[in-house]
Amino acid sequence: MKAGRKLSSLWVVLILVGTGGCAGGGGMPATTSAPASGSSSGASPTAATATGTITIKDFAFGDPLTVAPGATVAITNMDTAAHTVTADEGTAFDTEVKGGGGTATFTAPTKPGSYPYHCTFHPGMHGVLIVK
Ligand SMILES: [Cu+2]
Repeated sequence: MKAGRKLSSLWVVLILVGTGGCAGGGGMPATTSAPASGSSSGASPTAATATGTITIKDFAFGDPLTVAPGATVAITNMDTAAHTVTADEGTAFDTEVKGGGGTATFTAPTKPGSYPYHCTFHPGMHGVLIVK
């Protein structure tokens, strides 16, 4: 009898602890904030990435892309027409990418800076590649 009472009170404690733990940890959104294992050897504290993607859609390059010097930049062309990613000045890059989901890559300049570019087929298309 006495042992049974002790046991039941122990259960109460366990349940309280259990629910407390649930309340604290429950309702936790799936925030899988996996640490981006950016173990890039670059010592720069900026969040410039070693790779980047320019997605061309509706004859537009989208927002400026920031990458690390010498990064590999991928281009995906969602339009049916072919486009190019051509540096406005100099010969930093000039890459053609076929339409219909075509892809291409080029190497970003190693010199930090802002590199405006355009499409040689459609002079109205402009974008900016930022290297830092
Ligand atoms: Cu174009």
